Formats: sequence, C-alpha cells, structure tokens
Amino acid sequence: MKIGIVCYPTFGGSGVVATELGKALAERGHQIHFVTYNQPARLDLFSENLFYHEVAVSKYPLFDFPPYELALASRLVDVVRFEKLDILHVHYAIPHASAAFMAKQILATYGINIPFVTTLHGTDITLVGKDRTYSPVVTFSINKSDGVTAVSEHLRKDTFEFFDIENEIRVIPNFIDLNRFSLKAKDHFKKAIAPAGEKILVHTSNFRKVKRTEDVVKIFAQVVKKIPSKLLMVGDGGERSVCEQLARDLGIADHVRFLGKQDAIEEILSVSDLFLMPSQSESFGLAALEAMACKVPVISTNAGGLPELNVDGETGFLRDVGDVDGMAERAIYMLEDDERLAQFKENALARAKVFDLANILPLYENYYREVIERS
Ligand code: GMT
Repeated sequence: MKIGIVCYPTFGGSGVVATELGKALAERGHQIHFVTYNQPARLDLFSENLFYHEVAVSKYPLFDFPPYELALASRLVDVVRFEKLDILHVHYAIPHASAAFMAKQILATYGINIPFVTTLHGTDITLVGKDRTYSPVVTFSINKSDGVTAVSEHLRKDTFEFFDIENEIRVIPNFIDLNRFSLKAKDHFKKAIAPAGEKILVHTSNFRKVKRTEDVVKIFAQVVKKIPSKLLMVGDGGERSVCEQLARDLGIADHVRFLGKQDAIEEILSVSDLFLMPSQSESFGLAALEAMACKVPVISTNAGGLPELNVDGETGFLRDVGDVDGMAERAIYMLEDDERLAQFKENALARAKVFDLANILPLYENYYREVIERS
C-alpha cells in the first residue's frame, strides 16, 4: 500500500508511535509518506520506501496565527495526487483529522477518493479535545474519518463519553520494537551512576503537568531514606526546573540526575531497576512499555489506560493519582528484596512481549485494507 502518515514530528508519544509504525510498515514493503512540518524525531534511517514531505507554513504580517491546518491540507492534496496514495493515517486528532477531512473534500473535486484513518492518542481527547474551543471540530472530524482507532480501551470509552460519536472506534494498542528495546549490557554506565551498587529508579517524560513529575521526586525522597538509590530524570519540559528545585529543597539533589532529552533511551532503561509513572492521566503509557521491554517493572497510577498495560502485583504496582506514600511504600517493597525484584523484572518483560510490534503491525495493515475496501 501507499500510505500517508501525518503526525507531530516531536518526541511526544503520538509522534513516536506514528514514526515507528511508518518505519515498520516500510520494512514490510509498503511505501510510506510522512507529511509534517519537520523531519520526525525518530525518522533516523534511510529506506527506499520512506519519504518525507515538509509542510511549509508561509508567514505574512497579517497572520498572528499562521494557518498550519490549511498548509497541511494543501500539502496533503498535493502529496495524495502526485504520489497516488491509497490511504492517509493521521495521528492525534487536532488538527490532523480536520486537515485530512478538508484534503479529502478537495481531492474529491479531482475525482480522487482518499480514505483516512484517525488514531486518537490521549490528550487530543482527554485534555485538549474536550475543551470547548476545539470539541465541535474534534467531534465532526472523528465522525467524518473513514476509520478511527484508539490506543486503549479506556481512551475509546472516554471518547464516547466526551463526544457525540457515531463512528466505530477500533482499539489497536501501542507496540514496542523488542529488537531496539531490550536489556543492553551497560555495566560501565551503571557503575558511573551508582558506584556503590545503589538501585536506580528512572522517569522519562515531557515534564508536562499531566505527568505529575513532582510526585516522582517525592516518591524517591521516601525511597532513598530506606534503600540506597539514585533517580534518573530523562526528558525536558516545563516542570523540569520545578523538580530540580524540589530535589534541592528535599535535600536529595545529590542522588538525582537530570539527563535532559536522550535518544538512546533503551541504554538508560537497561541500567534501571524501577520506572516511576505517577501521571494524572495516561491513555496508554508508552514510556512504561519501553521500560518493561528493558526488564524494568513499573510503579504507576491507575489512571486511564495504565491498568491495561501495568498489571498490579505482577509487573509492578498501581495506586491512585497523588498517592505518593502508597507508591513509595510499594517501590520500597520491590527494591528491598533482590529475588522479588528479579521476578517483577521477568514479569515486566513477559508483559511487554504481548505488545510486540510483530503482533500489532498486522492489526493496522488489516484495518487499512478494511477501510480501503469499504470506502
Ligand atoms: O503525553 C505525552 O507523552 C504525549 C502524548 C502525545 O500524544 O504525544 O502521549 C499520548 O500518546 C501516547 C502514545 O499513544 C500515549 O502512550 C500516552 O499515554 C498519551 N499521553 C496521555 O494520555 C497523557
């Protein structure tokens, strides 16, 4: 198939899923055309089946807000016509689904019928989408999509609850490439971070408020009192400086390392013993899946789709949002007994295998075929 993929080209979860999906589809022989405003962060390889079409937004003094959605729709019209695409797959509803709908309408005037699939990722529904500023357009464009997928059952349920949806929504969970995300021998790195054999806790995110990164620091402050340990904070965003200050205020700054944005995240996960994800809301929790694939168990909240990934008492533990004491207590329970921790690590990997790319990719391929056939 010739597939157009629209996404945010950043390190955010939806962009990562879209890019990894495109790369995997290209490897399976499909021709993949990314249409976005920058080269996607994870589009780091060359393949004869991968193409990148940049959306250039022209500036004009009148435009306080340059109309990206129009530029994207126009670029989609251009790419679909000249590359003769079979289907478009847009990730994150805003503004990608409405831009795809506009492109579809324009292409119809050229006698071209292009179906489009919208994948809902989370905040496009749970935070931004249900805001009245956008909700009529989000509702309309979900209903006008030729296919709609959500990354968890919980997100599917939320979408029906928050919007007036007449369309079917198929759940296709996120996936992991176990060739990339697996335990790597990084003993020298482990020694550098934890020279006295301390346990290593890790958090990776975009440091937005929804991630409750302050809770990560607060949980660790309790853990380090009982277990010799270090905390690695990976990623960057608005809350990073707040967390740095909090670590100083709590007197634990010497045990916390802020590593900023990192490409080789699997190497950091490979030296880690426990992943912390105390999010306010999380439609799936891709970062937790990446950790589990590297044999790192997870302490998370039970928000959103997290219970569909992290199994309480098996791959880690889940507690209510804001239950810092509960999460710290469970973290200590796991870290204080090496045999117990080893079992949790095995279970985390076994669970991650359920979401192996090889299992999930055919679900998307079959869905594309189904949508093309009925459109
Ligand atoms: O919150 C993020 O990390 C970014 C956001 C995005 O859309 O880029 O992530 C959402 O999509 C990811 C991939 O499907 C999910 O794993 C995350 O759970 C989801 N984030 C939220 O729901 C807060």
